[in-house]
Amino acid sequence: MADLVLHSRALSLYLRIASLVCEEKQVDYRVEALDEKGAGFRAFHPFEKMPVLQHGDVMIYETLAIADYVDRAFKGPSLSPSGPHAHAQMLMWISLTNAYFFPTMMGGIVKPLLLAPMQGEPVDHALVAASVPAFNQQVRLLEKALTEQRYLVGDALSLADLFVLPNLVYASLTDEGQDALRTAPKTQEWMAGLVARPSFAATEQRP
Ligand SMILES: N[C@@H](CCC(=O)N[C@@H](CS)C(=O)NCC(=O)O)C(=O)O
Repeated sequence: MADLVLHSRALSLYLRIASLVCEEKQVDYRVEALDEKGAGFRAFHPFEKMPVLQHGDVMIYETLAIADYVDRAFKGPSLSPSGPHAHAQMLMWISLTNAYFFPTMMGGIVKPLLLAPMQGEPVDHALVAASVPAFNQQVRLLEKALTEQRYLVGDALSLADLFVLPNLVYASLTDEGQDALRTAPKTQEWMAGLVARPSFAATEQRP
C-alpha cells in the first residue's frame, strides 16, 4: 500500500492538482476520504481545507507546500525549474491561481453554473455575470504567455501548468468557458496537450 496519502474529499480541485503532481512525478499515492464531521478534520488543517498530505510522520497542508514536497522528496522528473527567474515565474502562476484564477474560475463560474445545480441549488446568474470579465482577462493573460512559450514557464512542464490546468478544464465545461477559449487558440492547444497526458486520465474525478 502506498505510504503517501492525500486526505481529501474525492471531489476537490486542489486534490486534483496534488494528484496530478504525484502522477507526473510517478509517485505511488492513495487518496483517503476525510471524515469531515469528525474531530480529526480540524486537526489536519487549521482552516479545514483539503487536501492534506501524510507521508510517514510528515503532515503537510496547503497544496503549494504539498506539491513542492512531492517534487523535492521523490525521484522522477523535476517539476520546478532551477533558475531563479524561471522558478519565480512558476511561483507567480501558482500565486495567480490561488489568488485569482481559483476564486474566479471555480468560485465565479464552475460553482454557480455546474456544482450548484448538481446540488439542487439555483444558478446565481449575477455572480456569473460579475465573474466573466475577470475570467476573460485571465484567459487573455494565459494566451499571451502561451503564445510565447509551450508551457507556462518555458519549454518544460512545471507545477505552474498543473495548478492552472484543472481550473481551466472545469471552466471550459461551461458556455462562458467555451466563449473565452474561442479566442485563445494557444491556450486550447496547451490544454489539449496536458489533458492527453496519462496523469489527467489517472486523476479524473466523477461527481
Ligand atoms: N489554500 C488551500 C485551498 C484548498 C481548498 O480551497 N480546498 C477546497 C477544496 S478544492 C476545500 O477545502 N474546501 C472546503 C471548504 O472550503 O470548506 C490550498 O492551497 O490547499
